[in-house]
Amino acid sequence: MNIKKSLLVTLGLLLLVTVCLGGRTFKNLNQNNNNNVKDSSSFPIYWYNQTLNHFDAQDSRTFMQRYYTNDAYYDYSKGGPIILYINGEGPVSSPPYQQGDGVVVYAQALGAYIVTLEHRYYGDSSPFEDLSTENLKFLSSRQALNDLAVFISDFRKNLSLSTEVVTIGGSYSGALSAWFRVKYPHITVGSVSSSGVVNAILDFTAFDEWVAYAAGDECATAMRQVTQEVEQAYFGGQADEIRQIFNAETLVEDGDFFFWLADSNAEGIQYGYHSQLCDPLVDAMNNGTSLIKTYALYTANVWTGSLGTPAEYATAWQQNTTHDINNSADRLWLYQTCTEFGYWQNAPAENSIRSSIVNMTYWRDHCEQVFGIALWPDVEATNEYYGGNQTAGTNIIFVNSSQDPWSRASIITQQYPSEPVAMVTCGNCGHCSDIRVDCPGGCDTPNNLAQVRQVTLQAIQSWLAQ
Ligand SMILES: *[C@@H]1O[C@H](CO)[C@@H](O)[C@H](O)[C@H]1NC(C)=O
Ligand SMILES: *[C@@H]1O[C@H](CO)[C@@H](O)[C@H](O)[C@H]1NC(C)=O
Ligand SMILES: *[C@@H]1O[C@H](CO)[C@@H](O)[C@H](O)[C@H]1NC(C)=O
Ligand SMILES: *[C@@H]1O[C@H](CO)[C@@H](O)[C@H](O)[C@H]1NC(C)=O
Ligand SMILES: *[C@@H]1O[C@H](CO)[C@@H](O)[C@H](O)[C@H]1NC(C)=O
Ligand SMILES: *[C@@H]1O[C@H](CO)[C@@H](O)[C@H](O)[C@H]1NC(C)=O
Ligand SMILES: *[C@@H]1O[C@H](CO)[C@@H](O)[C@H](O)[C@H]1NC(C)=O
Ligand SMILES: CC(=O)N[C@H]1CO[C@H](CO)[C@@H](O)[C@@H]1O
Repeated sequence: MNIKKSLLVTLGLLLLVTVCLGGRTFKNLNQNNNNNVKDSSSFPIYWYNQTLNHFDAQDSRTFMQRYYTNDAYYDYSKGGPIILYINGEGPVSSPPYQQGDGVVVYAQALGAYIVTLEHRYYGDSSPFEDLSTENLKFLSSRQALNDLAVFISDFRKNLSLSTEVVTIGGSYSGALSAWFRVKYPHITVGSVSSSGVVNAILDFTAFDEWVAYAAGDECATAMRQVTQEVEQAYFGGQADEIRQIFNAETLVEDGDFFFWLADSNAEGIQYGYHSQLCDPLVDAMNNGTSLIKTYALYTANVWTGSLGTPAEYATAWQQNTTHDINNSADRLWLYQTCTEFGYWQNAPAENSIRSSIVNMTYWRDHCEQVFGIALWPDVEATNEYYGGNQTAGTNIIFVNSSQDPWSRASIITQQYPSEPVAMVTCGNCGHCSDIRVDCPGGCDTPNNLAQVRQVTLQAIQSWLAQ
């Protein structure tokens, strides 16, 4: 039975489409697009009665998991493949549907039926209203993959003309997409892993290094200078003033504040706002304008406008155990990183853009403070289980983007014969650019996005023909 849980939810949630992870949590990347063919609220919500714990036969509890479908490109008289669009660490309020969204581009070319399941715990798919640490123990990538397996098998039976399933996901869900192919190869014919962070890296200093590389020398120098000036003022007795300048009064812990400061510029690069971030900073550095003020304009207008709020970085915010459709993702994703993945975006020893406060000590304390117990991820176990950067399956295409620092946790050189790689190379080409609607700053030349999508489409077509 597809149970409509609540109409209020349909009305309440806005157009959050292709979701793709950020520095610490998901971002709703396509929400500002104007080419909507259909309003996201017009997609009905469906509910799937899901098993809470796939790994304990004595536990029969269930919860309701939200999903959406989009059959606009599917021909019921002919049938066609199913695209299972996998969601990651954030709420979902529609299937992919916008013109130009990579998933839609593929669905149109393939005549595919799109179905998308919200990840357990996120958005309105939480098994518990109380997100206390004890209740989070069923939040794991392994449970999530098993959710997908039972869901899509059931869903496929209902669509009698269709048999073949292709998974697509981006970022954490890009990793899930690859791992789903590895762990459940009998259910799909292949997988697109966009910016798939398959390698769980504990001390992820390469992230900051790639931010510097992708930013370019001048911009990286300007960002380092911002950090230094902020550190000087902050530790020179002006911490309150500095927090005020950045509307970050809630970040009372030094580590939270400096991680936010770092992530706000990293995300500018990561999500393709290179020009909006770098152009004014480099100008200001060259013409003697205050770098702190220039940076504060960027965080207020560009970053806060599209990517987040400083408040979400606060330990106190993440300690909040009340389930909230829109506001729990930070706590939940932190739990996943503290238990499975790490990806701690630490300051490198040399030439760091971020403050050296953002280090392993910060994350160790942060995991413990937020969850009340000393959680720490065994990333070696995670990589042994899935394969890390040797993730070995057939018919998986790993697509990355040239400016994306998360590409350092993905697979960018081909490892196995039937695991091709592709790289979207362009200016402002950030995380998951292949499955987004557009580069927010406009994809700059050289721009091979269309070509990479063609390569991806051909890969999918070859799997379907096998
Ligand atoms: C498939 O159809 C059955 C019977 O109508 C329904 O109970 C089930 O929820 C459907 N599964 C999915 C994934 O839609
Ligand atoms: C969630 O966020 C959306 C979009 O910002 C908003 O319209 C909705 O009211 C929020 N829902 C809840 C339950 O907070
Ligand atoms: C979900 O399935 C369980 C076990 O089959 C059943 O007891 C429960 O009533 C179902 N929940 C809903 C809301 O249908
Ligand atoms: C210096 O650069 C900043 C940032 O782009 C700009 O706002 C400002 O107008 C420039 N000042 C001068 C004197 O060129
Ligand atoms: C915790 O989150 C809930 C739901 O968003 C909110 O109503 C409540 O005010 C928050 N508690 C604190 C202490 O911030
Ligand atoms: C992290 O930075 C803090 C503050 O500077 C310092 O006390 C701590 O020793 C550092 N930890 C590591 C692992 O470098
Ligand atoms: C794979 O990851 C390991 C550990 O993170 C790293 O040492 C190694 O260089 C990586 N290999 C490739 C091919 O990226
Ligand atoms: C296919 C492709 O473009 N591969 C590139 C991936 O990125 C590395 C650098 O990080 C390049 O050396 C490869 O050519």
